[in-house]
Amino acid sequence: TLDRPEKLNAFTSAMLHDFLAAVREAEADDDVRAVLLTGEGRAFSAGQDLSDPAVSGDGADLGALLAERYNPIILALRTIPKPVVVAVNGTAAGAGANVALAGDVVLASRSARFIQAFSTIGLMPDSGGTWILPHVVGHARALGLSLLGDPIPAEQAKDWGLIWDVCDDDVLLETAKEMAATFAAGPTLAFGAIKRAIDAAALNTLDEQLDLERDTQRRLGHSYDYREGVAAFMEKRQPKFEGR
Ligand code: LHQ
Repeated sequence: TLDRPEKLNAFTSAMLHDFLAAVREAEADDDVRAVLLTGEGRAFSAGQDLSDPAVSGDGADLGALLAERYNPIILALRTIPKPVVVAVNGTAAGAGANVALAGDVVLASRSARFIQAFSTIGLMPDSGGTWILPHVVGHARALGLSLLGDPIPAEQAKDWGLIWDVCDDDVLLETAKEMAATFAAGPTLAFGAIKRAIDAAALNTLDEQLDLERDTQRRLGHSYDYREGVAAFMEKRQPKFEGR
C-alpha cells in the first residue's frame, strides 16, 4: 500500500526504493503467489513528489531518477511471474497513473481518475506511458491523453480498455483482495507464462509467438498444476493448485 495519504501518495525517493524492494521480495519468495497494489487515502498516487530537490533543484537529472527508480519498478511489475492486481482507489496522476497501468488486472473505484499529468508541467509521459498508451488505447487517444493531460474517469478508462473493471468505492479493496486471493490459490507457473507471452506479443511476429507458445506450453505440460487441473476436471472436483 502506497502510504503517504497527506500528499496523495506522491512518490519520494525513499518510497520508490521501498516499493522496488517489495516487488523484488515478492518475486523471490515462493510463498508469495500474487501481489496487490493500492493506495491509502483518497488518491492512488499523484506521481513524483514535485517538492523533492532531486526533481526541482537546479540541474536536476530526471533521467537518473527514471533509470534508478521508476524504470526498474515498471520492469519489476511487468516481469514478476505472478499476477499483480492493482486497486486504484482514487486519482492516479503522472507516474502514479503509469505505475497503476503496469499492473496485470487493474480495478478502479468509480471515483478514480487517471491523469497523464506530464505536459502540464512541461514533461512527457514516463514510467512506460509512451509505450503502454499507444499499445492499449491507440495512437489518437494516446496522443490526446498525453498532450492534453485531461483527467479521464474510471468508467472511460474501462471503456477504452485501459483497465479491467470499475467497482463501487466501498467494495473496491474487498473485490481486489478476493481477486488476489483467487490468483494466490491458482496455477502460478501458468499465470507467469501468460504474462510473459502476452507482453512478448507486442514485439514478436506470429512465427515467434507460436514458437514461444510451443516452448512454454511444453514446460507447463510437465507441471504439477497441469496434472492436478486435468485430474480435477476428470474427477469433477475443484483443483488444488500448488504453484508448481
Ligand atoms: C503533491 C503532489 C506531487 C508533491 C499532490 N508532489 N505534492 C517526474 C519527474 C522525474 C522523474 C520521474 O517522473 C516524473 C513523473 C511524474 O510523476 S511528473 C507528474 C507529477 N504529478 C503531477 O504533476 C500531479 C500534481 N498534483 C496534482 O495535479 C493534484 O494534486 C491532483 C490533481 C493529483 C489532485 O488534486 P487535489 O485533489 O486538488 O489535491 P491537492 O492538489 O490539494 O493535493 C493534496 C496535497 O498533496 C497538497 O499538499 P498540501 O500540503 O497543500 O495539502 C499537494 O501539494 C500535495 N501533492 N500531488 N506530485
